[in-house]
Amino acid sequence: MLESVHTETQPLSALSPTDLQSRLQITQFASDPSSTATQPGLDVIQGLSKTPKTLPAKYFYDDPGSQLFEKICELPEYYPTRTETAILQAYASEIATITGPSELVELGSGSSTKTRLLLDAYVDIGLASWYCPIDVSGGILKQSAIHLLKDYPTLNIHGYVGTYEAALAALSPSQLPTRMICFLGSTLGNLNPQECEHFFAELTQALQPGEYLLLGVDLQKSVQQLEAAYNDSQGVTAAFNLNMLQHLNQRFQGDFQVENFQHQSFYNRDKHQIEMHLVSQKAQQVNLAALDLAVKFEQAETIRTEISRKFDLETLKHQLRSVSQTLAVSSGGGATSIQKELTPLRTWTDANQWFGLVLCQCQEKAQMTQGN
Ligand code: AVJ
Repeated sequence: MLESVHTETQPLSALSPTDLQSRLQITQFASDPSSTATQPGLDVIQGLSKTPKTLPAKYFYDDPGSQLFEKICELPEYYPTRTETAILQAYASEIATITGPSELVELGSGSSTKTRLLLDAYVDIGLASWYCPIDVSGGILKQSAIHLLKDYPTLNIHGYVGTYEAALAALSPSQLPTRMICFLGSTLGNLNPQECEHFFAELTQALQPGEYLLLGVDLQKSVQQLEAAYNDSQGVTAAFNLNMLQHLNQRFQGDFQVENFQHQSFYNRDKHQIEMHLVSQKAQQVNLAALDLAVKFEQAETIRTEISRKFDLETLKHQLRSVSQTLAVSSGGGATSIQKELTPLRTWTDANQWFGLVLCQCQEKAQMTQGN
């Protein structure tokens, strides 16, 4: 489904609507972030029906939640965004030189602020630019696309509003000689090791040999610094966490009373992950009418809303290699199979080693013939 973007609401006098529309295409998948696989909200039902209770982190990102996340990125305690930005500032041109003319696909594009550093690098070396942002939050995606088109007169954008899985499966072939899928901001940390492995396999499937993957990951560091980043003094992270309940209320006709829950986050040293929870302040029952779901809470019972894993670059590179080696792609009749792998080419970090970028290339591993 294609959607035209209306420019009336944007104070962008420099852009004519025709110009905008010719350079912008938005593909919108079903409006519910969990509707791709089976039934909308099934993941909510499953998460709230088990012990301990969990909710998928993607439900943070309705439009208000995405705005709160933008505020988190500017908090003094939240070092990841500005550290990753500094690394990109220093090395974007090196990345552009390695890939040459490349379409940029960004998973979880949000406000696309960091993407500008990459776009600048491609523009600086005289390359045309194509950008494919993918995000579940349509409002922010469209808004930032319009701003980018205004600032980059030669940029074309094809945005996808939906989950990564749906969008990756639906990506049009690259408009430029190669493509780089960017997964920045350590969003990878939301996936547990098993999900991570599955996701790497999906990425490898979406990439053609020669194409690139740029990963931004938060690295292991002192517990004190990590916990401060997720318990900010202004309470923005708490508001972000609690907003998930409001989002569920709206989406699934729920009656969560936000004041009956409290934000909690801590570092789990064994699993190297920050965990965010919502703690029920009393025994209570919550109903989600659209899901035909009634959930009982004991006092002090928690819902885990997010894990945010902290990585070790050597371990991650090892994992990237081993995951792709197990990915055997069988074709129609089983006659030939191309095996692809993700090869880490370069890593970059800041002076404190707080955050890391890993550039991988999808490479064809071997051409095999199978007797069938
Ligand atoms: C967007 C998943 C990378 O884990 O740091 C920020 C989300 N949660 N503060 C993170 C988040 C609480 C963020 N990621």
